[in-house]
Amino acid sequence: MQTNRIYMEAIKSGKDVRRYVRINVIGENGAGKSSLIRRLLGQDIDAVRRTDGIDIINNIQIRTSDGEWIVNKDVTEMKSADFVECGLWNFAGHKDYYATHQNFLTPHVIYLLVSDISKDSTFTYYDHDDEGFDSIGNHVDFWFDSINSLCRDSTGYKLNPPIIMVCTHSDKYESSEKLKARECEYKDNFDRNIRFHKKGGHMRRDLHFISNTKSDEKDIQALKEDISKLADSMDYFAVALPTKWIQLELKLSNLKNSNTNILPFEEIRKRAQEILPDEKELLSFLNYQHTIRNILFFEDIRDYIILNPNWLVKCFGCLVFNERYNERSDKTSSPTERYQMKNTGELTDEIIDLMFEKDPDIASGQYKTYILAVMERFGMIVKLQRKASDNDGCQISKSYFMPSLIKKQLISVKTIKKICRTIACNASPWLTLEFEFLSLSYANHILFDYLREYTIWERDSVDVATYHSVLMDLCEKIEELGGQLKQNINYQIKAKCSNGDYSKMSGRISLEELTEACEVGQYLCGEHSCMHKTDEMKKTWISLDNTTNAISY
Ligand SMILES: Nc1nc2c(ncn2[C@@H]2O[C@H](COP(=O)(O)OP(=O)(O)OP(=O)(O)O)[C@@H](O)[C@H]2O)c(=O)[nH]1
Ligand SMILES: [Mg+2]
Ligand SMILES: [Zn+2]
Repeated sequence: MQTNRIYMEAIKSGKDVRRYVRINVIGENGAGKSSLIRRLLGQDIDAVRRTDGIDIINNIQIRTSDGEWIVNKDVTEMKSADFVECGLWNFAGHKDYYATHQNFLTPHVIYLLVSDISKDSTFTYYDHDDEGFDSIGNHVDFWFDSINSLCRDSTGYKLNPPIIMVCTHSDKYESSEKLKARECEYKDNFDRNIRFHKKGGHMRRDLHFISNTKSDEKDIQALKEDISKLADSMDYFAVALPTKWIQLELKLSNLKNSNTNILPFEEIRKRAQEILPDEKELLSFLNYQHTIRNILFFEDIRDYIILNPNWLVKCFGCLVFNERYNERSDKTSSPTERYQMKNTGELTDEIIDLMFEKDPDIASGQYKTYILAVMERFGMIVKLQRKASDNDGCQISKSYFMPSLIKKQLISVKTIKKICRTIACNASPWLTLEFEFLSLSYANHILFDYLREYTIWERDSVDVATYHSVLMDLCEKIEELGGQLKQNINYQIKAKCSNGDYSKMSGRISLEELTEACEVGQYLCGEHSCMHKTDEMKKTWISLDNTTNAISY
């Protein structure tokens, strides 16, 4: 815990153990996450609708004596050591939310990864963009990578956070033989591509194969038992906290239950007066609550406190271009603005107002500036300071951009060369960073930081020091982001000859590989299958010996 000193002081005046099990349900859209949750809670699945954002369901308890799930009982009645509170976070599977979800994936959680067994499950190389997400195998792989980036200790073969895999839609197979055959094929695929790899260490228990529409209660019960056993083996995520903090957390959760989504900081301070009168301690408490995403609170933009994280995701949902909001914005905005938003992810101030206005739950007028500041902090939207037109030097655009809406555009090497020829410049070798796994939110942050900070430079020549400083800036940025997002990152710095195609893997080379491959001042280029001068490569990006970078949190 970062607030160590204050926490240690606070704990002296009394501590308690808080046990709480959070289950994050993740997976592709339409996989059956919401249906599965309803089955787990004993509800029918007729009324299931596509999830927007994150649905948070509390009011579930696990009885420690036998692992039984108790749903919808009066919480106050059952406050005893025999029951552990449990929260189910249902993450929308729609791709537009992926970069946002990353902000809400925390390490002390059980992950329930749901996939539709009837869909293609081949695992192929993917690069986390649209084209790569065709098969369910890639989705599963993506989620394993995302969760693996939260892993705090990767020694040993059992890794945390734990994942339970649930395959739905087993009713799609006409006979039990066909289903068995499919289950074997799926398992085999899964074992080869995930389970027997390092990230497979997150997987617990066996794969569950169920049908949300046809399975009997036995299958659902078996899944509940598995979750309870896993929670028990994790000691129900017990954590020792100052008693006062637990009391205040309860007070906040009562407020949440009465549908209070956001409150001014001053209001919280007043309400906390009796329990935590010291402001520093209150801030430590709020920061801790933010770390576990019980609430959202930024000390430097502390006008408000968001008690229900889903409320922010809902605000974000208003801006996401999905069918519901598409229809809404079509009615309310001008064709130019719509075109701009659809094609560039640009959100003008007017569009933001119009979209927020339409959702009565948000009452955005009052909170608009704050909501935008928080969204910016989470990388959901970004502000690009840029000139409105070439002739108007001082006017800065007020627009925001939504990284999740920006269409990926691979500029071909041919186009770049054409531009280079027009302005008659020399091209350096390409710099490439190869990430073991690069989450979307990360990529967006890096991209926008670059767009914000760099303009096109004109230089007669570029010295090694300049290459270093650009590269070091980038590495520092990555490190800073890792700290903010609490994700582990592994990447390799490589370069590629200036005539190569940066998007192709072949021909990318690290300093170590270059040194090994060098023969009388030349090396064999993997893309062009011919020799290039080693120095041309060495005197640029990869002259520093810092090829492999691993940052762990
Ligand atoms: N046949 C069959 N249909 C299912 C099963 N599970 C879910 N469905 C149907 O699939 C559709 C999508 O189910 P949801 O539970 O909403 O899926 P989801 O994963 O929550 O989807 P998002 O909220 O968009 O991420 C619904 O029409 C369900 O009735 C299943 O096991 N078998
Ligand atoms: Mg859903
Ligand atoms: Zn080459």
